[in-house]
Amino acid sequence: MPANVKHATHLLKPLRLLLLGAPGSGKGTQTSRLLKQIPQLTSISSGDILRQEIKSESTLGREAATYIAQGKLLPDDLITRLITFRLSALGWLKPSATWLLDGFPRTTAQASALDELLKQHDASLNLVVELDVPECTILERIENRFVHVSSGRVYNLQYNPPKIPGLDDITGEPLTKRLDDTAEVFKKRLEEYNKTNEPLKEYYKNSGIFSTVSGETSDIIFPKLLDLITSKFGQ
Ligand code: G5P
Ligand code: MG
Repeated sequence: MPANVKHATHLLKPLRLLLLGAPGSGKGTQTSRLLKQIPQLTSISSGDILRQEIKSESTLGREAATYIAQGKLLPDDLITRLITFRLSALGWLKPSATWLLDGFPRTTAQASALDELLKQHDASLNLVVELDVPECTILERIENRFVHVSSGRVYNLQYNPPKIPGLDDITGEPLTKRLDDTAEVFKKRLEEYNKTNEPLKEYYKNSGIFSTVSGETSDIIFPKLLDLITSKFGQ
């Protein structure tokens, strides 16, 4: 267990969690904290999977890059096929599975396709949490972001800098900038998010599993998020 995690949290019931939030709101940051805190948890991030495909220069990666570079969402059927294939390959389509999704679903079409599949396996989502962070704090965060594509680890030059500048803490490999982390593309990503987020929130509010956690920083949000999870699923 990492030194900064004092007591691991053990869940008593399977948790299938979706994190929603604007670009840069801290979905990846909260995911890695939850993974450290909750040993039973595993996760996938649609954005991380796409960036790995781009890095490996696959056909899908080349197609994804054209959307990502413009701050546009991939077509629903393409991303849904990709992620549901992963869920199945990982053996996550079963009632006992505990996992977290970061970045998928992002539209109501993706959400209802995922629901259909999960229902068939008695493994429906049982918690959706929106990270509510003031928009004005976000741009600076992503302009200072560096990533380690293979692992999905994220750094920020002020908030959580790598131990050695430019290198991943664990592997020592070089960090890179995301191709969509420019002020111009970020504006488009935020527009896309604001278009799709309200209907998606409504969709999950209607299913009774939706909560919001608000805060200006990830340090403020994390304990609230963990309390919410433990109050519903935990020790
Ligand atoms: P992604 O990869 O899903 P976004 O845009 O949803 O991308 P992003 O940018 O990855 O979300 P995040 O994960 O919410 O943001 O945020 P993060 O990485 O944890 O934190 C951002 C930065 O802030 C980091 O540098 C972190 O260290 C720092 N930070 C965190 N907390 C704090 C804090 O409290 N203070 C400070 N100062 N810094 C902090 O999707 C990318 C693209 O892939 C496609 C789309 O094209 C999308 O645009 N895509 C999909 N398309 C269709 N459907 C889907 N389902 C898709 N999924 C991905
Ligand atoms: Mg992310």
